[in-house]
Amino acid sequence: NIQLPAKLFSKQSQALIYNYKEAAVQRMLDFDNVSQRETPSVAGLVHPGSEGGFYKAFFGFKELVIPIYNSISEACQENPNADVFINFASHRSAYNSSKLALLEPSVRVVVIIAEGMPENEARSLISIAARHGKVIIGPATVGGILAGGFKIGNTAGTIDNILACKLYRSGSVGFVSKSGGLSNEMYNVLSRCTDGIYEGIAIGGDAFPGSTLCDHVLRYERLPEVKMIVVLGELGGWDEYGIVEALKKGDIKKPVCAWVSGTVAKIFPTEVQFGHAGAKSGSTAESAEAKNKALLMAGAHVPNSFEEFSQVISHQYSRLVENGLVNPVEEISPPELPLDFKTAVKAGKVRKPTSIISTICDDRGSELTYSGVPISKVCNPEYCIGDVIGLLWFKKKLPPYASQFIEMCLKLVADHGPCVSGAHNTIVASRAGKDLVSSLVSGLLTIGPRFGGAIDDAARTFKHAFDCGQSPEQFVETMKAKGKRIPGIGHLIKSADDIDKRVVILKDYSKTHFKSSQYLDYALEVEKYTLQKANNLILNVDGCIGVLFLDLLHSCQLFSMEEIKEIIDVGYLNGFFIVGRSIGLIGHALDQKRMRQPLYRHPWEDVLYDVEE
Ligand code: Q5B
Repeated sequence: NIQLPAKLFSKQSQALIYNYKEAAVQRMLDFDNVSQRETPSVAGLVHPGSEGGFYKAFFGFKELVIPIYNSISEACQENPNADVFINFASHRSAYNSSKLALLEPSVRVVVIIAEGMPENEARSLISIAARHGKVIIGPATVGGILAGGFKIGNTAGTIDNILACKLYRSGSVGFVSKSGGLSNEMYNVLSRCTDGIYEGIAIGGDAFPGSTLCDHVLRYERLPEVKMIVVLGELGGWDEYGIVEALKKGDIKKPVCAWVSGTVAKIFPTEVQFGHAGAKSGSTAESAEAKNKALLMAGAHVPNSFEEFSQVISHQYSRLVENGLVNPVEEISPPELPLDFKTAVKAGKVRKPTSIISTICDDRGSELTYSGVPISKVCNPEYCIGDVIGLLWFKKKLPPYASQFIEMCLKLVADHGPCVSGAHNTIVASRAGKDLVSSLVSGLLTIGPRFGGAIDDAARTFKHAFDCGQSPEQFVETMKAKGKRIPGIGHLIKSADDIDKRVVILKDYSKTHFKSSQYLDYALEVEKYTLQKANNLILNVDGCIGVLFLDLLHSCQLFSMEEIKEIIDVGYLNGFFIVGRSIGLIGHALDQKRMRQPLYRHPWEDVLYDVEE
């Protein structure tokens, strides 16, 4: 038997955490705060296979960054003061990582959280630890706690529990148990029956724990701060007999209150395996009754049942106080721990103005909704892309003819060959090796008042002229007098002689489906007038979409006059060209890549160099 060092932890102890356990790290740091530690108890995280970096966590009200290492050796080299290694690896990999940690000179204590570690691996680690003078807590442990000093991982649960059990300051009891869950319960009991714990360790429920109940009891015997020892054993195994022997030999002089749980096992006709791997009564001597009796005979204070345990502890503690062996600690108020924002919101304790208002889409529930319509419904055939635009842009379920009209616009403007400004830019960008988004955006950036982006201005200008009662002639001449081109009029290649089929399709559709065509009729009168000036001054595709949308908005009876004004003022309609043409621009970008086209350079002969010789 190798004697463990009496002092395992102090208020300066720091740990390395193996694997990324955000909640456990934050709980340790929250404990640090209520314990008024000056340094955080977590020095670094080891996340094998990661690129390193930093993890951000709260230390009281402030945030701090904790370095992340991708190997144990690097973490140890960088943090020679961190002598506790808390291993959150699963049972599959906990052996290798624990072994590496045990071999690091700076590591003194290795805590193995994993349940289900094979017994041969646990025994191998125990022998490595013994050879190198290291301490193992676990496997299958929640860890332990030095009250007001250092907490391992999730020991003692939430901060509320830590405050309720007064674990933020030191008491006089050395406590050791097998079970982590029951140790929580005992922290509560001890905070009521005594001045609280000095230290508590859960050794874990496996048959081969890295350190035993007796190891820790003997440590507590040597720690002057510990005035009495409380042990919570369980049926199965021989660990408690180590304490019995030590009591008999007089190695333990401090009062020991002990209870071995599992007395219920006797009512079962056959052997019962309780929650822990080691918690089964193989022989009579391993039963809870036998161990409780042996402890009692050796001089421990053992109750008749777990329910009486608190009275026995309370009685022993009172005797220590009466004999002047314990000066009950002076109660302190721990610093207040700020509530995490999410917790506070959930509890309805804070309010905060939001930074963004969003009225079109909700992704918070179990199903995404577009303007309140669940996505499963949007995916039904009765919803086309025009309906999706209706919901997300206009926040309305548009009538089918209107949605079909939008979809028709998208189809008609999807592409107009490689020579237009947008496609040209996209092609050049794609051939310059730019990625898809960059090539697309390069083309989209040409959409504006001259190319494709005249729809909103056309709608605004024609609406204003028509609503003011201007005749087509007056309208054209007024614009000319201002030196302005009429948005939606004119085309570089289409003319009265080479009509734009897209415009014909749009006009035909509106004649069949729209209830009113006052703006289109007006625009066609304007076109008649401009065609007298030049035969390419046609109502172009932008202009046609603009005026037809005015007719749609005014006749579908879904929009008030204010809403129509807002749609036109804000400028929704260029969006049809942007969405539609994106389809073609993406096609051009991919086309160039598919054909492995080289970097484009414009030919000299296509540039007039008008420079001085
Ligand atoms: N004049 C489109 O000009 C173009 C006039 C006008 C009154 C006008 C021009 C224009 C308004 C913007 C617009 C959308 C630049 C077009 C599109 C998508 C596309 C593209 C594609 C696709 C063509 C000659 C004479 C001058 C001018 C007068 C010209 N436009 N007067 N109102 N609007 N339109 N854009 O042919 O007296 O000699 O001084 O800016 O609606 O982008 O396929 O390519 O799908 O990708 O170069 O269809 O019309 O005309 O500059 O030689 O002018 O006509 O004042 O008169 P042009 P210019 P004057 S659809």
